[in-house]
Amino acid sequence: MVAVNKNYSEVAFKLYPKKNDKVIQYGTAGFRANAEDLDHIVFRMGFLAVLRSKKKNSSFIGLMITASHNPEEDNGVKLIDPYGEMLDQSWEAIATKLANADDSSLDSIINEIAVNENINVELPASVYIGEDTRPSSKRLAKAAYDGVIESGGSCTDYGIITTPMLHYLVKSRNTDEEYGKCSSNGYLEKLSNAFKTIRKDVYSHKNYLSELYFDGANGVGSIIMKEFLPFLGNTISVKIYNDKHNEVGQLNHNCGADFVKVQQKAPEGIPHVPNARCVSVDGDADRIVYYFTDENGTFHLLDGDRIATLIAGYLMELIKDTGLNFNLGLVQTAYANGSSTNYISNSLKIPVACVPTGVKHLHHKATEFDIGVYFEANGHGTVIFSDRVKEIIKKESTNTSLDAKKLAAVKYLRALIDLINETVGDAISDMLLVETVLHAKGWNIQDWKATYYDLPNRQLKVTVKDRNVVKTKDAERYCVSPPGVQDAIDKTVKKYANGRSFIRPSGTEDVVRVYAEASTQEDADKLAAEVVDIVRCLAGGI
Ligand code: G16
Repeated sequence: MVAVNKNYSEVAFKLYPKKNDKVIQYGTAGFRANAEDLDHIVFRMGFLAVLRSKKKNSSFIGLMITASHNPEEDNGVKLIDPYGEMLDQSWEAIATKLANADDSSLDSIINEIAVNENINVELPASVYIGEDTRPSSKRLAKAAYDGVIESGGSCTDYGIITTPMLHYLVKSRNTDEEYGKCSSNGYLEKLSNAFKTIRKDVYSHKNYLSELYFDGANGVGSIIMKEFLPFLGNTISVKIYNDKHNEVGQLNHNCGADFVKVQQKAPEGIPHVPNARCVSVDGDADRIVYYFTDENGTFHLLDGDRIATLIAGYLMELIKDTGLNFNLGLVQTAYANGSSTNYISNSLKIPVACVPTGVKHLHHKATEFDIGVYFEANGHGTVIFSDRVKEIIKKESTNTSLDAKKLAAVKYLRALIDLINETVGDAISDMLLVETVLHAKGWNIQDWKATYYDLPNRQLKVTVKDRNVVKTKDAERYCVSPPGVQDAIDKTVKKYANGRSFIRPSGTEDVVRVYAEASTQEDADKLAAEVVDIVRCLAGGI
């Protein structure tokens, strides 16, 4: 370890002085706040990314400017570790300390990080930056860039890309392109080549029609989807809507995955074609939900739980066809619909685990399986394969002594692995995966919907004085504080058939979230409203 020899305090004070004393926490997906409050924080994250790169022996680190599903006036920043994973949790507290420090303490804090983490500050450092389409993103990306350069790192700004693309770029760069070519085109080529290998020239199959309506949330998803179309050729027809990424006030506004999931209705800006298969992605295209509106005008949502069950069920069949012995598991959060959990356990007979909200928790748990499928109900998820699985699949795909059926299944599985962005939930990769499974099964969206029936549910949010007074345990299913809240929820839940409800502090917005499900929509709505009242009374609602 060599002592840090830079004047961080002076340069921060000069270029991006701390504007306010609002305390901010590295939460579910990094720092999120109103964009006006973020310049100095993003600049400091440039410092932190450089330290992280040095800590990881000069590996490339990602820094993404996005507030994803949040309203357009918000923004955020998160760091990506060398293999495309979220920043290691042990560094979240470090990030929080650095973000909240006074300018004058930055030198001593950075020195302390270097000493405590045993960082060789003489090593070179490299950072990749990406940003979403928010009006504030360019400015904040510049602040991050300045932070990297001022602390002696080298930096590449990839401009407007999806969050999963940045995860991909970081991983591919740090694996010497073994994971795929380290460029935006490399990403598109990798996914499209895998998709075309699987689909061949077959356009439609049984009930499956290769036509899709795409809601781009007026964000980067619509830009990348347009760039992606030529790579996909004739394999699939995607009609793109909500592509007004240049118009102020449009991002996530009455559209996008979060709107569709939470409001349980179709987005604006997309035609209502009865029974057409539609997808909505969020502001940085790391989440996806499917939906359709039937001939009676009834809206049907196929969210992350549905995607997870579809993929896990299909992978299970495929593994059986390969004759190989892999353990497959599925990871959910408390938001997973009770019916989906029953279906996974009782019909698919796949082990299922429940963890707290946040992709980092799901991803971590999924690594305990040979093949881990993880999805949040909001549409954020992916599949990860252990190194052992990948090695076996690679070896077996050239094993000419396998019978034709087994060999075909192994080769198919190998192409599927290439289609999946294992680093993080990726709306575009997930969409191609779902399309692959539906196509293979010859299903239309109604066939998919018919696999099980969701319990009606409702999600609400409550503004409180301090969301951190709400503490939970048991993967957020039990509220331990403030006192009395869980008892009150339990009593209320008992009044409703198949009732279930929980509350938790959001990690991305200044609110407490309320989830409720019950046998009927009316009951789910009533239960959610009663739990909102409990939060207001006992947890400092304003
Ligand atoms: C982020 C996280 C997700 C989380 C979501 C909502 O998603 O990556 O894991 O489910 O926030 O979190 P919360 O309920 O704590 O506000 P995104 O798509 O906004 O990056």
